[in-house]
Amino acid sequence: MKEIKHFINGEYVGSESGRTFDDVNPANGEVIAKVHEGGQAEIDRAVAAARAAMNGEWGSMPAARRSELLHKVADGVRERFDEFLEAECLDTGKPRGMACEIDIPRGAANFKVFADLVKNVPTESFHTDTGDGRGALNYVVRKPRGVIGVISPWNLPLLLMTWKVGPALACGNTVVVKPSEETPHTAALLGEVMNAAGIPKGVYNVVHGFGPDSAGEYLTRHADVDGITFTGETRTGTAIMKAAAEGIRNVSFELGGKNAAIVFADADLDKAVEGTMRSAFANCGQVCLGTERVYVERPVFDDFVARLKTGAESLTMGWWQDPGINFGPLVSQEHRRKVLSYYDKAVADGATVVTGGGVPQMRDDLAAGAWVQPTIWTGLPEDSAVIQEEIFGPCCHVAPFDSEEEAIRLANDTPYGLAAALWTENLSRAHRVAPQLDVGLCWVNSWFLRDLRTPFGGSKQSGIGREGGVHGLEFYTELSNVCVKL
Ligand code: NAD
Ligand code: 6OD
Repeated sequence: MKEIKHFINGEYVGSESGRTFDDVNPANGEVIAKVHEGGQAEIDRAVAAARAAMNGEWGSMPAARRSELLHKVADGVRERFDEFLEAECLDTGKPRGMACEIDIPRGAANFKVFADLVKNVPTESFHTDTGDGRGALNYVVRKPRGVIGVISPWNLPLLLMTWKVGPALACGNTVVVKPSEETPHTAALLGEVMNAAGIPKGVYNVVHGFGPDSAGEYLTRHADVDGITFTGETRTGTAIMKAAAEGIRNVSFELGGKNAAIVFADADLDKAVEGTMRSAFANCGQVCLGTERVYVERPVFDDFVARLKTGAESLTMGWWQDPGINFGPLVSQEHRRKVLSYYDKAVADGATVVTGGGVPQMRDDLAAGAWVQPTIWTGLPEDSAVIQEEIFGPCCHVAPFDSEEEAIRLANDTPYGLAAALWTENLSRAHRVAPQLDVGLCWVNSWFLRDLRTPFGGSKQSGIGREGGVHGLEFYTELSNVCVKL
């Protein structure tokens, strides 16, 4: 049986307690590894290693040299592409096509983009009139924030973890990562890549474990952690924010969503259906940016629903390496119970089940997996839990609307504010509607497309702060003003 250990100060180490937990492949329920469960002792060691690295070679390394090393990390991920691919697919069950196109390339790109970016950050300066004819020069020094706690989720494990580790290290910080207990593999493998790239010991540390009363909570409570960046559920964000309040530590949060798509009657319906298919069902619906509410202008409502149904029914489920599959399982049986409880609630609230709504019949070797059917509903009242709460499964509700104002009101009627997608061929309408949606990211005639130099994050209960491009500098660095009397 494979064993996954913590990565602390450049070495793989087991837990002092000797405790382990199972890493399960959700496609067939098999235990694929024993994972060491970190406690206070491992968090203390990892934070101490990160602090020592911060005070040592890494803390004083010029940005250009850091950038060179991070390029080597990106190269290392690419060179070991197949190992990362297998690790990610076994942990999550996701189809290899998706991991090949998105997860692993972005795992590498997240280092490259920020390595390039930090070499070109300008310094702000002002000349101040001092009234005596001599003046003063003010200039701003950007410093790393320090030791960063990174807490990441299971849906896009390598992508979302490196999305934080890349900029953190590029800005000169050191990190302690607590990956999701469901998906420990790729964070562990990245330790080997860090060593091979020559990243100094203690810069990148990983402690495995759970959230409350475990490694996650101990990391967020640790007094020597200077900032916490977290991606996950809004409820968890609340708990982490309380922990971070002790010691007044900064947080950066990417949280849940209940994203809407708006399909106007003037949309290219083929594109709108294809895009909505991806946004509702990609990664088995486990994408924070995914669409769970679709509002369609009444004249094209029936046609849209019929075409979306055909699309959902054409998805092919199977083992990650099977040719032609594009739909995997949910991440765990626990998550399946949650998703199926919403499938039941939808029916109880009077939904019409257009397709799906249950558990598919899988072949024998996959029968113990966390499979659910892609599901489409219509006919629910807007106050149904299925429309108000994030499900994080392969499902969406489709409702008709009669005016632009109504569509905007419906899309904004949620405590979340992460993303939205507009489908229209009317450019003026697109520019008019997009800024009226209370979201951090609004697509027009696309979904998931993104330039990594742009700000990423959510409004309302979908997050705090923006990461991406220079916007991440706000969290990953501290500014000091130097004022020199001339
Ligand atoms: P989660 O909040 O359950 O767990 C995320 C991480 O937090 C895990 O590593 C977990 O162990 C840890 N954790 C849990 N409780 C903790 C605590 N009290 N203290 C410290 N750490 C704790 O989320 P998940 O189920 O892994 O991921 C799915 C959720 O993540 C969905 O809500 C989804 O919308 C959200 N998400 C958001 C984004 C975004 O960019 N906005 C991206 C991906 C996922
Ligand atoms: O593309 C990204 O950088 C990003 N953070 C995507 C988030 C997807 C959520 O599941």
